[in-house]
Amino acid sequence: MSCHKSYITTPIYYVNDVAHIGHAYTTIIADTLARYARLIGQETFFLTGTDEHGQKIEESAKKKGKDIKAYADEISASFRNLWDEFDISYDKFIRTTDEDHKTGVQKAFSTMYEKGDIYKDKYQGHYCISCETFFPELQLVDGEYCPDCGKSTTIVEEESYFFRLSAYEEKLLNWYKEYPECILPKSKRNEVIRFVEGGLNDLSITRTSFDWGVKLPEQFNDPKHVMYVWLDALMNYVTALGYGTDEKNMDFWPARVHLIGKDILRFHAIYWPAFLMSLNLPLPKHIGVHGWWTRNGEKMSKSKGNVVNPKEVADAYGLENFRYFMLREVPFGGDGDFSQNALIDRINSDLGNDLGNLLNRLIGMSGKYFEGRVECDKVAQYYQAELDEVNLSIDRLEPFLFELQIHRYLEELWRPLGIANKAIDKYQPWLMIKEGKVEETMALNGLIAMILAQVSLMLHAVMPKTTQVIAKALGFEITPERFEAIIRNGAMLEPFTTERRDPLFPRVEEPLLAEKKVVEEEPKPPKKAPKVEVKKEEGISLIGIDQFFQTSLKVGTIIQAEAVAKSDKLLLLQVDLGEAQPRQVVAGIKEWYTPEELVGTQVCVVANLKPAKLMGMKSEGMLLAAKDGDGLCLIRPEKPKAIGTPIK
Ligand code: ME8
Repeated sequence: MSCHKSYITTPIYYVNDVAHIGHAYTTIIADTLARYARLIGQETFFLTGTDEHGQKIEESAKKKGKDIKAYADEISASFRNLWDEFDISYDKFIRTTDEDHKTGVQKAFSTMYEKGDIYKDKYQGHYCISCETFFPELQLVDGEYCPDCGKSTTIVEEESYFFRLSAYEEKLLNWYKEYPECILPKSKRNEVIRFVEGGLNDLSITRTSFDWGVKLPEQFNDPKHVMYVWLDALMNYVTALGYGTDEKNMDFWPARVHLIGKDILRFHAIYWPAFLMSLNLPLPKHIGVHGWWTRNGEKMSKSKGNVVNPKEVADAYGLENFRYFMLREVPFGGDGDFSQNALIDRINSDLGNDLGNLLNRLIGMSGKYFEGRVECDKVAQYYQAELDEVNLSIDRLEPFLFELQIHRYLEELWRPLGIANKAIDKYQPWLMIKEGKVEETMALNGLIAMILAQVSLMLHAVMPKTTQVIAKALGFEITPERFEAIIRNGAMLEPFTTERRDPLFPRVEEPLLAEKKVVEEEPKPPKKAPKVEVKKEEGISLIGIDQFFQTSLKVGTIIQAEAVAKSDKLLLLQVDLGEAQPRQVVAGIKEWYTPEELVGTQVCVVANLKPAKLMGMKSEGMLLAAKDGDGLCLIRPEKPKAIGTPIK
């Protein structure tokens, strides 16, 4: 995707709680994309902000005995302060309590009404305040609880204005089909298509049961209604550019990418494009959907006391190391579990050993042989093959970033570092210099310097300050002009002199933060072990049919597969079992299958295993396989079967 203007957004965060690593994750991804877009010379607008209306906020403020606006001011400021401390390069911080935002939302409401997309009716339904969403009775868990967050719902009967969402079903399906990359990763798009194909009901877009929201435009003369918080919130993406007021920045629309977590996919991939179509505005180019961060496999929540505070982590381990870790550790779209050990491993190994040591080696060699002098003019003469290999690698990188395969981007970016280290081992500069090959040795140092320069330019968006330090050590400064010259036009570094310096990534020996005690949310009754009658017959334990049926086996289709880096055994799979979301399964089958041959094939999955963690990645199922002396094969249905078919 190449565009000249780049408009990049995060969700606007609710002001009922302070930021945790999930919020930081989305914001850091968006910041990285925005920084990269600026570095390659694109006109960029990066938006973040806070979502401040709705019943949830009203109730949170009341619980704390605070005035709602004062409460929203306080939490909104805490988000903004955190992003400022994190050096997040947003161009605008929007608040839905801003006057121009409210005017824009009212303008949108009138426009949709005039178009005939809004009508007034009565609504009765089960409402989840936490998710600010109505759910049909059929979807409730045990007839009462929200299928998304598990909290109790309340029955609400209200007069309401409705948006004719049902009228947009076909148009939405056409959009998903015509622009296969509109939702990334693509597996998430399939999920949305399935949902929309199941039929869309019109959407209630006003509320009368509370007050804390944007009022309807005056001409409606209907003061008891306020706007549905999701209509209000989604509109932020255009009101921030001046929609409905001063439209001077509207030429940034449509967004290049809306970054969101998977929890709010439906709102962004169904409601938002439908609203935009109704307003005759172009649709966003991409909706980038990332997975969920958990703590020891569990959802983070205040009551459990297991929330990871991003500021604490950044203070302890370094902000940019933390940024690198978050973007590298988890494949975009997959879930990840936060662990200090995994973070330490990334710092010591990727950053310390691979990157930091290479700079140290260059400083050491140039100091020892050339009083610190490094010259790059003869690199091509001696090391053209290595240069070509590096350039090929660098040229392939950019698409990974804008296709939101950020983990792949970083994985590939480490390849040139490997080439540099290999070149040192292969050419053995300590011998070359002894043999009097001065020019070759200088050119080898030049090659290392060039590789470090290219890597620091390509890593700049992820680690802005650290890469400037590396660049400074190499005698240059990272700017869009230098990026253009070195990365795009193959310019070499000017001669420079290195100086000894402290290591960039000091080794971390042990976790720096005390582990928090996890509190069980509600004491659960002790589980009774099921009575198992075990009969031994010819060495086999016999089980009853009931025990067998405790295992849920299902047919699934592998929709995505990739190798887990640094593992000889593991593949990371996304398996569609016909549920709301595909399952992430980490399977030890790399020795016998390639990712390519697996995609699109059917497998048998143990679907009710407790999630486990393998190399920091959540695994939500297990594939059936048979292994003997000749190797392993997967057990598959003999004929294709519908996704999710139970295996009996
Ligand atoms: O949903 N892992 O706001 P919100 C990964 N106001 N990301 C996480 C996360 C986790 N554990 N927890 C939160 C809202 N996030 C609405 C949005 S937009 C028009 C309105 C991130 O404060 C992730 O980006 O609940 C998720 O989508 C967002 O925070 C939800 O933030």
